[in-house]
Parts: sequence; C-alpha cells; structure tokens
Amino acid sequence: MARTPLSPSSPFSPFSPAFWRSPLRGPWLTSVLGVVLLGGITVLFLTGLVSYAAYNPNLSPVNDKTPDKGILGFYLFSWPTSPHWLYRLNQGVHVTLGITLIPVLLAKLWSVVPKLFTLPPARSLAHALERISLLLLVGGALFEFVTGVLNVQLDYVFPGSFYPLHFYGAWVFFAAFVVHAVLKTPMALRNLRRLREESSELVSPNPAEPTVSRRGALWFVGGGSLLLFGTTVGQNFDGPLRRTALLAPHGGAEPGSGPAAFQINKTAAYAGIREADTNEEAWRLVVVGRDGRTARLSRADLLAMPLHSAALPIACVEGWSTSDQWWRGVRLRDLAALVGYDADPPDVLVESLQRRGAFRRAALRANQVADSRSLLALFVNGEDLTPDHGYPARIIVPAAPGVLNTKWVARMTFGDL
Ligand SMILES: Nc1nc2c(c(=O)[nH]1)N[C@H]1C(S)=C(S)[C@@H](COP(=O)(O)O)O[C@H]1N2
Ligand SMILES: [Mo]
Repeated sequence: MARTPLSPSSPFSPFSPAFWRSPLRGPWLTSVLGVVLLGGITVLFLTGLVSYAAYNPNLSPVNDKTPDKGILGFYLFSWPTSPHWLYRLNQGVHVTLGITLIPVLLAKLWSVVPKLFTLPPARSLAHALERISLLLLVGGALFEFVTGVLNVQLDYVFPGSFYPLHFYGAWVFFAAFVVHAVLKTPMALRNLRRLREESSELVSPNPAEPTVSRRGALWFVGGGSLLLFGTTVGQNFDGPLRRTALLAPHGGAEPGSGPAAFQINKTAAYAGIREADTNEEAWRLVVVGRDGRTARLSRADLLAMPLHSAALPIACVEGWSTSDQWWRGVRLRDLAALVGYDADPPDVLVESLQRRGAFRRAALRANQVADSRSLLALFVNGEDLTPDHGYPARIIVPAAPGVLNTKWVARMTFGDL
C-alpha cells in the first residue's frame, strides 16, 4: 500500500498507532481517570435528577419545561421543605463538582483518543455496537458538560430549552455511561492494583521521550481541577469569599452594601419594573381562592396582617447561593386562609408584575404553601425589600430553587394545579 499521510501504515496518519507518541498513555492513567469519573459522574447524575424534581415539574404546565418526559419522570416526588438548605447543598454540589471534573473529563478523553482512529471501524457486530455506545458516551459527556457550563455562565442561551436538552441528554449519556462502567470497571480496578503496565493498545508502540511522569501528569490534571474548584466554590458563600468565585456568573452584578447586600439575579431595571407600578398607591396584590373569592391588598393591608420571620437562603440553579437571610412577611398559608382555604392550603400559582425577560410566574406545591416558613416577604434583614430583591413583595420558600421565589409579586391564585 502507498504510504500516503492518511494510510494507516504511515506514522503521519492518526490512523496509525505509531502516530500517537505520548509515553503517558496507557491503562494505568486511563484507569485512574476513569475511576474518578465513575464516582463523580454518578454523583452528577443523581444530584441532577434531584435538582430537576425540585422544580415541581409536575405542576403542569407552569413549571414544566419538559412536557413529554413520560416515564423518565417516574421518580418525581414532592420536593420537601426541610432541611431548608437542601436545594442549596444539592445544586452547589452539582454545579461545583461538574466544573471541577472538566479537566478530568478532558484528560480521560485525551488518554483514549487513539482509539477513535482504530481501523477497521468495526471488526464485528459486537465491536460495532461497542463503538456506537462510545459515541453516545463521549457525545453525551461533551453535550452535558457544554450545556451545563453554558447555562451557568451565559444564563439560558437556549431560550426556554435548557431543561429538556440537559434532562434528555443526561439520560442518554448516563445509559451509555452505565454500559461502559459495567464493561470497564473490573479491568480498571485490576489495572490500578497491578500498577505495572501490561501490553495495551493504549500504549504507544513508538513512544517519545517522556517530559513528565504519569504521576506528574495526574498532578497537572488534579491541579487544574483544584483551580476550577477554588475559583467556583466561593459563589456559595456571602462576603469576601464570593469574590474568590472568579469563574462564577454574575461576577459583575455587585450586590452592593447594607442589609440587602446579597446576590441579585435579575435587577428591577432588567425586568422592566417601574417605580410607578410598585409605589404604595399603585401596587395591589390580587389573591384569588376558593370559588373565585378575591382579595385586593395594598402593602399597608399586608403589614396589618400577622408578620413572621424565617432565615432562608436563595439558591439558584446556576449553582450560586446566599447564606441564610432574615425574611419577614406574611405566611403563604395565611393568604390562602384569606380566600377560603382555612385548613389544608392547596397549590398556588404566583405571577409577577414583570413585563420583560423570560420569567413571569411559578407554581408552588401545597406542602410548600403549608410550611410556616414560606412567606410573602416584605422585608429582608430588617429593612424593606430593595427593588432588586423584589419590592414590594416576593415569595421565599424553604429548600426551593431560587426560580420559584418570585419577585415583584402581583397575583396569587390558590387552587389545585
Ligand atoms: N419576577 C421574577 N422573579 C424572580 C426572577 C426573575 O427573573 N423575575 N428570578 C428568579 C431566580 S432564577 C432566582 S435565583 C431568584 C434570585 O433572587 P435574588 O435576585 O433576590 O437573589 O429570584 C427568582 N425570582
Ligand atoms: Mo435562579
């Protein structure tokens, strides 16, 4: 055969094993990285499923961004309200771990990249099936990491469709991942225990001089992960620690100073909230209940109701969260009682007066309405809500994702959804 650069016998062709010269590649390195990913990706999948359940996706059609999820929604459960930091912890782990694993994923793909170029493409049916599953595995991994990072960094670049993409992608990816893990984990563990390199198609037949040891390479990957971790994890804390989150989104959205100095997602200006709509004269909260019973309440009316306090965080799907803030306002279940639901309050649909941007309404479950810490907050940390945090009134619910804590509330409709 002519030795054209692309023929497998030419050392200049990626289809030739001799083309891949790094002396680092081999079963040990691939196995170490694989075992780290085995644990890490399992945790990512589980925290991802849990996070999805936290949205109350079955409160259709308001919250549900994946209407055709079918049996993939089999596990959905009523998201609890305790412990109040549940979503904060879960989502913090999901996003921080996902970002931290990026160098490990890239190193793992690098360590096996020669296999991509194996010829012939399929030696047998079984081999063909294995390669297709690898396509789903690698494609799925890249897809999930890329959509996750884009969502965290760019805030819904795919209008309204991040949820179905990331949700279905997770199932495809994880199915391929399970197959791969079942097939490869026993061998990976053997490779780790033996430590000595056996012959393997991963080992270059034509290795270049090493410039770094395998352990050195591993330290390099670990160092990359540590760097990402260190520049991300701070977004889960207030104060100076948040400033260490160099990679976190909203790095520029300065929360300012004073009692309301905690992270802001969308500002009042962004959401098109005008003072003319929120001042004492203009703003009324409309509460609708049993048999259409309706109450129209000014902020003064709300202040005349029993006020309660709760220390609760804001925790966003993007992976940032605040520590507990002191919210003060009217209990959601007291509002339900006002319109005919004295005992056993039902679900509620909350609508914002916001006109701009994607977010307008969110639904809460009966168990969330019933919790005595679930408030229509009027104050935070001892002062009136600021416009950016939702003045005149916002929802705050324990353990719920931030997106359910509607700001600038205009209307609440109680009833089973
Ligand atoms: N009306 C309205 N409410 C909203 C939002 C919004 O864009 N508009 N963003 C939600 C999201 S995604 C989060 S994380 C929290 C953030 O609250 P904060 O800006 O007070 O920190 O508000 C929620 N409430
Ligand atoms: Mo959010």
